[in-house]
Amino acid sequence: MDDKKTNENKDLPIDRRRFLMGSMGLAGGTLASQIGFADDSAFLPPNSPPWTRSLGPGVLTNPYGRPSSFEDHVQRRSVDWLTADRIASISFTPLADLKGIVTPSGLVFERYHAGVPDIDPTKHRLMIHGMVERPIILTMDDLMRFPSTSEIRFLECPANGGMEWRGAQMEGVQFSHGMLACCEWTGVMLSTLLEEVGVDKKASWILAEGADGSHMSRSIPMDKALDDAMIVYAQNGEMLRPEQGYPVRLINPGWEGNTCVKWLRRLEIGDKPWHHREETSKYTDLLADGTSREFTYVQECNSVVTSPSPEKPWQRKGKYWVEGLAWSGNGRVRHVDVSFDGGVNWREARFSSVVLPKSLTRFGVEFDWDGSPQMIQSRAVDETGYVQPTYTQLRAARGTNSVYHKNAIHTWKVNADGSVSNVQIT
Ligand SMILES: Nc1nc2c(c(=O)[nH]1)N[C@H]1C(S)=C(S)[C@@H](COP(=O)(O)O)O[C@H]1N2
Ligand SMILES: [Mo]
Repeated sequence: MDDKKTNENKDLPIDRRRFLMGSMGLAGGTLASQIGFADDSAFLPPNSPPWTRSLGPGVLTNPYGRPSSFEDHVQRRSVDWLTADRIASISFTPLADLKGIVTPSGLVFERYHAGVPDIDPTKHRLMIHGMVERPIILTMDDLMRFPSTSEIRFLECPANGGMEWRGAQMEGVQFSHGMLACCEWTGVMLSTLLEEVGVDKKASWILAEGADGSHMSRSIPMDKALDDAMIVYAQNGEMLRPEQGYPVRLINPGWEGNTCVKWLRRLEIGDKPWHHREETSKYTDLLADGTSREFTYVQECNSVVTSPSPEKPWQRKGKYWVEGLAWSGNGRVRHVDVSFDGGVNWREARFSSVVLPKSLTRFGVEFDWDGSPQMIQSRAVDETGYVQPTYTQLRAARGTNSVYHKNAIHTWKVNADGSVSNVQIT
C-alpha cells in the first residue's frame, strides 16, 4: 500500500489537511474529503471507513430494490445505426458484467417489432382454437390454475452476431453477442394446454400470435409444442417484465428468439405452416447460391469469452481468470476449449456453473499473462457432438449473405497494453 504519506497527513489538524487536499486538487467532492481524510486510501485498513461510524437509511428506503449506484454502468445498450428508431429495435445484454448464468430481469436484451404494449392482465386473454375439439379462451387466472413448472433456459435472437458475417466491427461483447439472455421461466407446459383442448390427430403445426402492434407470429411444429415449449408468465421469480412479454409469452427452449412470441394472445392449431411475414421476408437464411433456408429454428452451439473483452481489458501482467459463456439449443454443452494463439493450441476450460440443457453455461481457465499480445478464442462442443465452427467452415456452408445463425468461433485480440480488440481469424 502506498498510503503511508496520507496516513501521516491524517495526524495533521483538519484545517491543514483541507489545505493539502486543496493544493492537490481534491477539495470538495469525495466522501473522504467531506469526512476530513486526506484521500480515499486514508481510511483503508488498518483504519476504518466513514460509513462504519454512522447509521444508514432504514428498511423500505427502496420498497422494490435496485442495484448499488456504483453499478450504474451495467445497463442495456443499443447500437444507434442498427435500426431507424427505438420502436422496431433491439437493446443488448451487458454480458461482460454478468455473473453466473442467470440474467437479471432488468438486463435481458429487448427486441420489439412494434414497441412494448402496456397490457392490463385482467384484460388479456389467450385463445386456443383451430383443429381442436374444445377451443378455449383463457384469462390469466385460468392459466394459473394449470400445473406450473420452472426451467432455466437461454433466449437468443438468431441475429445475434449477425453484423459480423463479413468482418469484425462490434467493439464490445455486449454488441457482438448480447442478443442473449438466460432466465428461470415459469409457466405451463404447452403440451398440458394442448391436452386440455384436445388436438385433432391430423394437426401438425401451431401459429403463435402476439398482442403487440406488430401481431408478431410464427408457425411452430407440433413436435416442439409437445416436447418442451412453455407458456410462461414469470421470469426469475416474479411476473414477466413488460419488455419480456407481460403477462404471458411462449418460450421455445433453444429455438430462435423470434419464435418465443411475447404478449401471447392466440394459438391456432393447423396442419401446415402459415408462411407469415416473419417466416418469409424475415428469418430465412440467404445462401451463396441464391436459395434460402427456412424454418431454421435451432440456435446451434456457440460460445464467447466475456473477460477479457473490450469491456474488460487487462490492467497488468500476471494471473487472470479467463471466462465466458457457452450454450446450445440442442441440449447441454459438453466441452469448451480456450486458445490463446488464435486456434493453434487449445486448453480445456472448466465449467464454473451448473450445466443445464439449453441454458447458458459458464466456463473459465486460468492464464498467466506475460504482457505479450494474445489471440483468445473459445470453442464449444455440445452433447450431440456438434463442434462450434470456424469462420472458414461456416462461410463454406452458408456464404456471407446471411444475417442469422452466425455462431463461428470468436477472437479477441489482447494487445500489449492490455486493451482488447475484436478481430476475425478464418
Ligand atoms: N409479440 C412479439 N413477440 C416477440 C417479438 C415482437 O416484436 N413481438 N420479438 C421477437 C424477437 S425477434 C425476439 S429475439 C424475442 C426477444 O425476446 P426479449 O425481448 O424478451 O429478449 O422476442 C420475440 N417475440
Ligand atoms: Mo429476434
